[in-house]
Amino acid sequence: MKKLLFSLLVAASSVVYAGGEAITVYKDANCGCCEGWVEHLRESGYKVNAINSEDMSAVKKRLGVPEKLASCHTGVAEASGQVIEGHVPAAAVAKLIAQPKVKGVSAPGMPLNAPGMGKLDGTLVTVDFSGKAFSKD
Ligand SMILES: [Cu+2]
Repeated sequence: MKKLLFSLLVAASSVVYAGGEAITVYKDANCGCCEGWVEHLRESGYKVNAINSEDMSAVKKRLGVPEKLASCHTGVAEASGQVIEGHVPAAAVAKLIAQPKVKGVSAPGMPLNAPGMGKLDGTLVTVDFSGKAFSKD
C-alpha cells in the first residue's frame, strides 16, 4: 500500500511538468535504456512516437546533434522541432519546450543518474547544443 501510494505521488508530481506534447523518438531496436527513457516520458505525460532506426548517426546528423554531445536515442518535440538527445529528464524537456529559442538539449553519453539508466540524484546536468549547462536534476 505504501508502495502504491508512493508511485501515485510520483506520477502526480511528474504530470505537472508536461503539457502532453508529442515527441518523436528515434532509437535502435535493441536499446533497452532507450525504451526506459520512452517510458519515463510517457509516465510524465508526453505522447511519444518511438521509431526504430538502423542508422542513428545519420539521424543525429540530420537533426544537428553535435557529435561530442551524442548519446543513444534522439527525440524531437514535434511542435517546435527542438531536439532532445539522450537521457534528458522530463523536467528538463519541459524547460526546453518553454524556451523555443533553445535548439536542443543533451545528456551526453549514458549517465547512470538519468531516467532510463538509474535514479535521478539531483546532479545530472544537461547542456544545450552550444555546450552550455541547461538544467540540473
Ligand atoms: Cu541510453
